[in-house]
Amino acid sequence: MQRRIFSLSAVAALLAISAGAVNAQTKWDLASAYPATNFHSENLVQFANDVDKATAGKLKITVHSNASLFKAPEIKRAVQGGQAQAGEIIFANFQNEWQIYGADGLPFLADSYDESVKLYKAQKPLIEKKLAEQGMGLLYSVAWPPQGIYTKKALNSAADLKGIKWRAYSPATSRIAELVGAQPVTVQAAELSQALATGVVESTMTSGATGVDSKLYESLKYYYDTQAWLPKNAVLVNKKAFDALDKPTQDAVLKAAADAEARGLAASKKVNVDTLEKLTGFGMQVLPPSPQLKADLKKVGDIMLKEWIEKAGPEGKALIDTFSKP
Ligand code: PCA
Repeated sequence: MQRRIFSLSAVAALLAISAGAVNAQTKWDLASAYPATNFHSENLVQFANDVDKATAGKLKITVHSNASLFKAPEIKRAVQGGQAQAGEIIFANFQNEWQIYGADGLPFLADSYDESVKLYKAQKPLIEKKLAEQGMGLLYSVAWPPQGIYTKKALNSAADLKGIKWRAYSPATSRIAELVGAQPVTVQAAELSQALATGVVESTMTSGATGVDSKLYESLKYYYDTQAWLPKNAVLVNKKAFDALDKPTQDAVLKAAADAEARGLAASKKVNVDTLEKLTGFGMQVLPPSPQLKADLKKVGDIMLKEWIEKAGPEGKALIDTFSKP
C-alpha cells in the first residue's frame, strides 16, 4: 500500500513537470527609445502581440518604450549582452563603430522611400553579418520619415544656421552642424522637449513624426521639408535568446517581424503626410527649402559622402556600387 501511494505521487509529480513544460512561457524584454505613441513603438507592440498570438502565449515580449529600460545609445550593447533579449536602435547612432551602420544617415544619398528601400537591400547582408559576429540578429527595420530642419527663425540659406545651437542625434547630424557652422549638441529624442524648453538647443534636423512626438511646435516656428535622408530603426535580437526558442516559436517571431517591416514602411509613409499636416495645424510654417538652402545642403551632403567613403573603405565602396546599380 505504502509503495502504491508513493508511485501515484511520483506519477502526479511527473505529470506536473510535463504540464509545466508544455505551458512553459518565455519572457523577453524589448527596449526602445521612442515614445509609446510613436509609429515605431506602436508597431513594436503589434509585433509583440502577433508573436503572443502565434505562439499561444509561449513567448511574451514586453515593450519598454521611451528609453525607460535603456537609453538610446545603450540599447545595442544591452541586447548584445543579453540584459534585454531584444531592442530597437537607430542604425545611424552607431556610425562611429562601423561606417556601414551610418549609410542611411548621410544627407541625400538615399532621400526618398524608394531609395531608402534600395539602400536597405544593399546594407542588409552586410549588417546581418556584422550583427551575427556581435551575437545578434536583425529582426526587422523601418525607416523614419524624411528629415527636415526645424528653426526659430526663417532660413534662406545655410549661412542663417551659423552659431545656432543645433540638436544632433547621431554623428552625421553633428557633422552637418559643424559644416554649416552651427553648434552641435547631442540629445536623444526622449530628452528633446526638455532640451528645447531649457534653451539647450534651438534647432534640429528630424522628421515630422518626432516634431509631433516632442511638440517642437511649442518652441520652434519653421519646418523646412528638405527630405534629406530617411534613417532606419532596427529591431535586434540577442542570438542566444533566439536560439533557445523552439523552431515553431522562432518561425513565429520571424513571420511577425516580416509583417512588422511591411506594416512599418506603410505607417512611416502615412505618418510623414499626417504629421506635416499636424505641424501646420499647430501653427508651424511647413515650407520647402529655398534653392540656395537646397544647394548649400547638397554641398554638405557631397562632403559627407566623400568623408564616409574614405572611412568606410572598400566595404563602403562596394555598398555604394550595389546601391547605385539600376
Ligand atoms: N526621429 C528621431 C530619429 C530620426 C527621427 O525622425 C530623432 O529625432 O531622434
